Amino acid sequence: MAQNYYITTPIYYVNDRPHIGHIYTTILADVFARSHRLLGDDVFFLTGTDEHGQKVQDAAEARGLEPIQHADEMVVQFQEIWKDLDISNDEFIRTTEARHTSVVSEVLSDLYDRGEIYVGEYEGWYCKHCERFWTKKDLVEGNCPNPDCQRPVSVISEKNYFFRMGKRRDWLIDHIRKNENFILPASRRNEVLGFLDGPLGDLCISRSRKRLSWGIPLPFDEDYVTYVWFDALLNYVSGVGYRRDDAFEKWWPASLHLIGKDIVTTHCVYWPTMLEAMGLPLPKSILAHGWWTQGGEKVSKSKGGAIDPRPLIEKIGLDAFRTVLLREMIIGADAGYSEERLVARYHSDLANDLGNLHYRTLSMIEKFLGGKVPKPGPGGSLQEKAESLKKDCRSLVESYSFNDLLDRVFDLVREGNRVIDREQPWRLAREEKTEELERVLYGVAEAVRIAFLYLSPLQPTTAAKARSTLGLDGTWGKLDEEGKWGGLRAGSEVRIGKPLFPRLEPGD
Ligand code: ME8
Repeated sequence: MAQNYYITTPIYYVNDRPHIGHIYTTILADVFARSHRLLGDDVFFLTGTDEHGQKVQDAAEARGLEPIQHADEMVVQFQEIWKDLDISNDEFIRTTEARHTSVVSEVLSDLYDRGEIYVGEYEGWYCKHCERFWTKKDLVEGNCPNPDCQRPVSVISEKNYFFRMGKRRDWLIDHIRKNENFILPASRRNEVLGFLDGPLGDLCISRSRKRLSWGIPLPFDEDYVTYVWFDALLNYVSGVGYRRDDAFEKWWPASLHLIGKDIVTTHCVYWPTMLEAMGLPLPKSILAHGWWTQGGEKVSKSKGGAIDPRPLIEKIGLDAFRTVLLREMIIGADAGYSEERLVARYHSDLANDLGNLHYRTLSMIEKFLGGKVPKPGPGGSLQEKAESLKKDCRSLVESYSFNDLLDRVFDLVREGNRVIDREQPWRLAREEKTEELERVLYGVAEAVRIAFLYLSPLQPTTAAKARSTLGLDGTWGKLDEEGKWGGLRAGSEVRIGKPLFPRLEPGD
């Protein structure tokens, strides 16, 4: 049954350009959004940028710009790359926009008025040189952890504002235990439960303006700005019209917050307790994927500069890039980023298996059947695989078993190639066994159509093109109809065109 599906990505810091980690998360979210649209769901897909806080203030200062000038410049890089990567987000939220800052102020005032935020003493380790607080576990041998500083720090105690997070610990544990899909995968759920085994303190949500001015002012104390995470997490509600628009009732609670495993605590502990205090239901699922690594280390902003996927996209095409990137990371696990591996995957899955099946099938229809789709017949093993994919698609998508879904699609593709090798349509043509020839070629052509149907969320442009080569128009309908065996129309003309996934030659 069709449902509302609201999906978010993390909002990315504008202290630097987008890198392969941000690109992966956003493409994955896009593929989920497009898959739900294919299933017939009503989808809202939100992404955006996190523009306040120390990191952004520091990055702006380093460039001699005001933070907002810096953010205005950097945000364009995110907006442009999402366009270039064919990301189908419905909204883009910046945390410096009034529609967000006003919601943050209202939430703060409300929580303060209800005693959920209170004033207290904060004790932290302060580095005078870097002008910032560290926690005890940040320190390196008791000194400032900034590798360029490493100076001694001093314990400072000052007035700050706190959100009553700690008293919600038992309630949160209970919620996580009762809702198996709240934190995914299970390894992250266990990690959060382990974290909650210890005591849970209240959350310091203020930063003194003496040290950090780039933030949303606290509505009840002008000497402070809001802690960047308290501000940023609220994008998930401000971005769908919380306190402003009836649409909020339609979309909240979110179906999925997709995040990387680096930001599990903020999403699985801070955010649920904030929502509970605000009287809002919790998101249905928070799914944390693993890290792209290089040399065993997480690819990060400083190292990310080394990975620019654009040359690879030029070589193999955007849709192929989206596909191999998702094929090479099992959701939840880490994966080493290697262009060689992505290219090898391109050759095996796309050039050899799918591209080859598409090209040889259409060539044979041209050569042996005058370029016309034959009449439908029983599809044997191909039909069986296609029908079981249709039956399982929603549950695979909903359980985020996307890698399994793709395995099964490529299994269908390989089966198509096996059927051709086994049945040898060129022999059937020679022996004038027309009925059998038509049955075989209809079956493999239909398998091509169905493979591209399931790949259309990953390959929006190529799958549309593939559909039109099969004598249909270039627009996919919903899975319910399109997933049925027998969608190709007898008599329609195929248009073979160039191979969809040409092999790369040395030097390409
Ligand atoms: O944390 N591998 O923003 P951010 C995979 N503004 N994914 C990676 C990655 C890697 N090596 N590196 C980064 C923030 N990511 C906050 C979020 S949300 C209310 C605020 C991806 O710019 C991954 O999705 O540091 C990770 O969670 C996100 O980028 C962090 O982006």
